[in-house]
This record gives sequence, C-alpha cells and structure tokens, in this order.
Amino acid sequence: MGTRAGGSSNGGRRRNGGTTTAAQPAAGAAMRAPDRTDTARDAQSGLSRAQRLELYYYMRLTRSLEERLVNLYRQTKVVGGLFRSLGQEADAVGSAYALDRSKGDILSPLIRNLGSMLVQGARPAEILRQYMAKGDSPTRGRELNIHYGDLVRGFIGQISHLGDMVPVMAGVTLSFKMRGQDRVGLVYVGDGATSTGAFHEGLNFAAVQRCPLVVVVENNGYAYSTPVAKQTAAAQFLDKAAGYGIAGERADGNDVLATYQVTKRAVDRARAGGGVTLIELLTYRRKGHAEHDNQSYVPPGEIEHWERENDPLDRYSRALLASGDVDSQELAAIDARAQQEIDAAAADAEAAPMPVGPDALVGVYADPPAAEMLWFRSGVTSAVAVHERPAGWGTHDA
Ligand SMILES: Cc1ncc(C[n+]2csc(CCOP(=O)(O)OP(=O)(O)O)c2C)c(N)n1
Ligand SMILES: [Mg+2]
Repeated sequence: MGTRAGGSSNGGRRRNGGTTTAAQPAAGAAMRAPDRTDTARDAQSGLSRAQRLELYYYMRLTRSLEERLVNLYRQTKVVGGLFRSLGQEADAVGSAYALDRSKGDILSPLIRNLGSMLVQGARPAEILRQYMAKGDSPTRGRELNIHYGDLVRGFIGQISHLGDMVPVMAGVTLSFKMRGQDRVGLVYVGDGATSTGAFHEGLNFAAVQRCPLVVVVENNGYAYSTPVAKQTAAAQFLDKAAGYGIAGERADGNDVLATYQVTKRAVDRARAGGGVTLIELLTYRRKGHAEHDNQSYVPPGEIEHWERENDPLDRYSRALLASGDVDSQELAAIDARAQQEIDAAAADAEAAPMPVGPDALVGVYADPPAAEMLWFRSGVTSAVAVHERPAGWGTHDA
C-alpha cells in the first residue's frame, strides 16, 4: 500500500527523493514555468523549486477550501461544526510533506490538519461532500467533518478523543517495525491533548518500543478557551521529550520550510531506527475552536497581531519572491488554480445527492443485509407502541 506513482488522485508526484515527477498534471507542480530548472535544490530546505511551489499550492488550497466551507456553513449547507486551521496551514502542510508516501508512510490528522490530508491526496470535492453530509461522501453522511481515513492514501480516520490517536499510532508504527517495513507514522496532537492520559501512555509505549513515530505537538495557544499557561507548568512542550527519553525539537510552525525540515529530520531518524521524536510547532489558532466560538476569551489585539505579523501564507510568498527564482505571476497562477479547483469541487458537492436511509447501514452490517431493514419510524405512531421490531427482540413492554 501507499505507493502512489502515476495516475493517483494528485498526479503521482514523488517527494523527498530527488526529482519531483508529475505523470499527470498535479497539484502545484504543474504551475511551474517549463523553462526553469527544478532539479537545483534550495540550499537551506533541500527542496527543489517545484517542491517549494507545491508547498505553497497546498497551503493556498487549504485556505481557499476552508474559506469556501465558511461560506457554505453560513448558508447552512455545512450541516455540522466547522473547524478552521486559519494561520496554521504551514504547520500541517510542511510536516505532512516530510513523509514519503511512496514508502507507505501514514499520518493521523486532527481537525486543524486539513492541509496534511490534502498533501496525502484527499481532494477538495470529497472534503466538501463530507462536510455537507452528502450520500457519496466518504462516510455517506454519517459523519459531518473530516473524521474519515484512507489507508491507501496514508491518513487514518481521526477520533475526537484528545490524545487517543497517540496510542493508536504507537500500535500502527509498532506493526511497521514488527513486519520489518520501512515505514514511518506521524501523529498530530494539540497543546490541550498533551494533558491526557492517552497521550502519556501512548508516547511512553512508543518510546520504549522505539517505534518509528513522529509526534507533532501543535502549540496554537489555546485548547478551546484554555490558554497554554493553564495547560501545563512546563516552560515548553518540547521539555516533555526528555521525560520519555526521546528526541525533541521545536520549530516555528508558521514557517513552512522550517516545519518541513524539522519533520524531515524526525522522519529520517525514525526510518533509521532512531525511534520517536516529539516536535513542538509554535503557531496560533486565529479562529475559535469552531465557527460558533466567538473567542471572547482572547485578549484584544492578539488575533490581529498574528494576522498582521505572522500569517504563514504571507510569510511564505514573501520568502519565495525573495528567493529570486519565483515571480508573483506564478504565485497568482497557483492562487487562481486553487480557486478554480475549489469552485469546481463546490459545484460537484452541491450537486451531490443526500444520503438515503440504507446508507446508514453500509459497512456496518453485512452488505447486503441478510434480513429486511427495519426502520424505527416507519409506520409507527408512538415510540412505545407495537412496532416493527423482530419478534425475537421482545417488546418495549416486556
Ligand atoms: C478527552 C477529551 N476531552 C475533551 C474533549 C473536548 N475537546 C475537543 S477539542 C478540545 C480542545 C483541543 O485543544 P488542543 O488539543 O489544543 O487542539 P486545538 O483545538 O487547539 O487544535 C476539547 C477540550 C475531547 N474531544 N476529548
Ligand atoms: Mg491548541
């Protein structure tokens, strides 16, 4: 599993291993001007020009997709909660980009890691259909945001319980080790999730077993309304690494090249048998926990400060332009391409059908079900009246 060469949904690009190939027009790679060289590596990042543009594309795609989701949410077409990663796009995209899907690396995203799912090959249309609970969405309308996975593309379905994906990914990466596979796993946790027992147990187990696991702690300042100062007495989350006897690094989470580099080092260490690395990425949650949260607990001016001084997309576009081998027209073309993709995906998602009743059972019971499907409401006038339960189940009165 995991090999995506040629014909995959995002074009069979290959990362980390020399040239970037694009058998199909893919993602940002297709944006580059043909007369320029991609093979020269940027001395600091170790990435080719095409790869650096691809990082920009994924960040822009994440932001544009979330903006469209907000739009649809306000039209009540997004039927559940909406969780933004505004201001955190570099953290998710740069870290995920350090994995090597051709080797079957796998990650476990959270609600702020939409960008990492896009890097792994999730497409805007499926994300939009998922949020709109459409019948042909990955969960057929049974889940209302991005709690779904695809082991072939290398992302595991997240569960809401904070910290619980750490033991899950400890197990996944232990299985890589036991099977002698050359694969690495990455799990994201928020600052709030580090306070759970599951985080501790999973990290300790993975550390003792020297699992090929990278644990990214996204320090975005808040866990719902709880600021980091009330989350931990440690001076920094990085300090926790020492207690588990594992490697630890800390990086600027709003600098996409820094997040890529720090994660790449951890991925290389894990693949070489060096065990777990804890990475603390410093970032900031510019939106509330979800769209309904008015952030009244945030000190005045704080959000505006981060928006003005430390927006990851602004910073990265400035850095690309300053590098001298990218021009503003190229970035504008990537912006336009991302927007067109979102427009097409939104049209597709809006036209998609809502689920039908039996969709609730797909993948839950035998398919097709051996027995006739019985619906609680059909023909029932009272919740406790005689209804269509099989006789063997008894009655409510029994
Ligand atoms: C064990 C557990 N406790 C509480 C919650 C409710 N909850 C969901 S997200 C969240 C805040 C998470 O904060 P953090 O881990 O910092 O991630 P962020 O939202 O900042 O990305 C809380 C309290 C939960 N899902 N699981
Ligand atoms: Mg947080």
